Amino acid sequence: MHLGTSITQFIIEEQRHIQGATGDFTSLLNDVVTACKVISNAVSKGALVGVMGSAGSENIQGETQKQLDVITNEIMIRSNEWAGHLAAMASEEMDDIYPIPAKYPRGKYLLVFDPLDGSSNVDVNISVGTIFSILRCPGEGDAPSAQAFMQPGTKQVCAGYAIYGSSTMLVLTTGHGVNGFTLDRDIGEFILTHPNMTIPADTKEFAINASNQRFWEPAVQRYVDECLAGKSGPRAKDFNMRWVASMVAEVHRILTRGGIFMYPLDSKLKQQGGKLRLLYEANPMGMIVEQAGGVAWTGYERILDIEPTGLHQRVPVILGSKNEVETVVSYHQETVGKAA
Ligand code: P6P
Repeated sequence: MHLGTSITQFIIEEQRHIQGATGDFTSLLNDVVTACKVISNAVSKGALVGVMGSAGSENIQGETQKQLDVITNEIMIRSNEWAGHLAAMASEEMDDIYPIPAKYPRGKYLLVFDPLDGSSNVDVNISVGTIFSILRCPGEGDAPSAQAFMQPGTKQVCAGYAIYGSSTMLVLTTGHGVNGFTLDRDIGEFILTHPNMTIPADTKEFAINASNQRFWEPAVQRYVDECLAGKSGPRAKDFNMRWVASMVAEVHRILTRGGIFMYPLDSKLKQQGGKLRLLYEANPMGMIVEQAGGVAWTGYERILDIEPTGLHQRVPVILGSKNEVETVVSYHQETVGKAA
């Protein structure tokens, strides 16, 4: 029986292309993969094990934490702190960085993650996911600080997400394209099912939270109006709209069949800089999208070029099919210098 390529085999074979690889990265990635399997198991049991609903606490973003936010954060920490590959971790669910405890050896990588993206959907059984990004730790051996994480997205050595949907999948890039793996629960292993995922340059599907329409900047207003005008409008084609309120699900759809996802800056978000977080949402998803032939901008600049200023910094996000994102960006650039 043909077992297919497991993610373990895939990662080890990838490692062979990396000059001087010590196996550190491969082992780290396998620990992250294990954490995603444990999270998939916790999420899939849902109400059966009483983990739904609020944890009765708030994270630094001022968002009410779901019990599963806290549980999945714990799973990521416990699965990755002991092996000696990391200097520190950072998470949407933790105010500050998590330096590796002194009882464990300290390694040369940093792991930053959103342990359960879209968790507001978990009680209503809509797909959620784990987003992760791996950076090299500068100043190896020094006690890491939040400053060590302040690296642009172009410095990521790996980006990936797990999506806990009708099937559990893990999508990964180490800078050589994007590959998707499906969890075979019978053997407890992710199997390569979507090699070399690429995003079509054109699309007829856009994703935006239309309830924010009255706050949008003119460029976004113009773009969406043109999509809604359909065949008889300037785009001369009809569009479809999606909004799942789970970035992982939106990005996975775009990787699978194309599309554009927008959480743009708007007058309601101007103060905080945007809705989505740079380090553990925009950057990893931006790397994955670019590696799949797509584009990821804020509307004004390439997301991966942004020099971070804080662990929980927020940015606008417009990503997906190249030609469509470039259209939205061109509309933003036409408004630069004009009064809003
Ligand atoms: P809204 C989930 O909380 C998230 O961070 C992304 O996964 C998702 O795209 C967005 O926020 C949804 O935001 O305002 O539609 O609830």
